[in-house]
Amino acid sequence: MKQELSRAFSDQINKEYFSAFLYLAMSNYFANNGLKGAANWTYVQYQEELAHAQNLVHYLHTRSESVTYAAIADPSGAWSSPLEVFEAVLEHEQLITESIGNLATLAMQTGDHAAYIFLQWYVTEQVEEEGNVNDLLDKLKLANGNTNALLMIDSQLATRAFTAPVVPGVGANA
Ligand code: OFO
Repeated sequence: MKQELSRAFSDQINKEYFSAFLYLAMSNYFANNGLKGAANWTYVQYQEELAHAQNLVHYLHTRSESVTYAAIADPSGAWSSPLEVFEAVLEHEQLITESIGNLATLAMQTGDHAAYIFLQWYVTEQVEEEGNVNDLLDKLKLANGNTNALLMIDSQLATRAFTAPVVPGVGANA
């Protein structure tokens, strides 16, 4: 793998770990504000982000590349409502979508077909990530601050369970 691409993979890994940390901070916010379902949903998303990072790490190892880890920034936000949290989620995921897109473009430009194919899973995953958050935002906007509606949404969010993502090109020991 070209050094430039390997470095960009490492940057993406650090971004995925930041994503994990951000969702953990959001889960903490919801747990402290009586919304256990939303706390669960964001905690499951934290687990997903860890898997996103770890699958990228494993891929680099498979390619005999090493990862350069960076310090993770403080993820705390000054959120004052569930709507604000999920608006921040959408904004963040849009940045990640752009970042994954840039990484895939770089893989293509450096002629790394294998890395380009591997990254397609992440490209598709980002469509799902943004779609899920957009659905949630629509519901929260419909609820318009109504407590009963908010609690109903919260009970739906309580049902989300973590399933380890299966990323083609990454072995079972990832
Ligand atoms: Fe890893 O997809 Fe969200 O950030």
